[in-house]
Amino acid sequence: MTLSAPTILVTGFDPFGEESINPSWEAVKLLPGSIGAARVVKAALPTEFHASWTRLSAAMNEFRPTAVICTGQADGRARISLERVAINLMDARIPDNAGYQPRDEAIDVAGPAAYFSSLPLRKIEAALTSAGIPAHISYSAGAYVCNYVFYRLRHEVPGIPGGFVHVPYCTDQVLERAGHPPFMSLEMISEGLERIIQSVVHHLQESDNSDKGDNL
Ligand code: PCA
Repeated sequence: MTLSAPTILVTGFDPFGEESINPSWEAVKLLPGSIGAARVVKAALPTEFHASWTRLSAAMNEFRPTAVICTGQADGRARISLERVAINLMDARIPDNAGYQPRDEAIDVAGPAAYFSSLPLRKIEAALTSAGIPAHISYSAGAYVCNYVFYRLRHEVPGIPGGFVHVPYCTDQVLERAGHPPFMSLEMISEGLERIIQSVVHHLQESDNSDKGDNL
């Protein structure tokens, strides 16, 4: 396979709960259509357990991406969270945007308990940190729609490098909110996503050259 022009699919979610915007999709929208040699394609996913995967698989069929980076909002996080693990669990604190609220249910009763991200998380963490963008590797993507889409992605298309990134609230979301929740500007979140894409493309090119299977 030639990786001279990889296609990277980047997704964000629509607003859910009491929010009127979702910083993940707002930041994805700011991304350029190409980064270096890579074509960047985008999809907005509904914050709904079933429909999120239907939309993501439709986007994969349409774009045939080389790698997939899904993003979502995580309140309370002060850094860009590079999710390491997706668990086989749906346990929703609030209903999704279709009114569905699974509790203590498996995503796939026959599936394994968990999957790891296949994105080069250590390299991404280093790239973001050295660019002055706060980032960390996280060991919980929760048990809501983000974790669901991450699990389905790793379960259904294990051969495609894929993973999940949670982003903090953006500035507009905290202006009139009580308390002092952590936030990040949309510009910084989007720059972070751009650097994540660069790291993934670099990694794809390196693994293409060396043909190594070690992704982390
Ligand atoms: N965050 C939610 C779902 C959609 C989003 O942006 C989550 O963390 O599961």
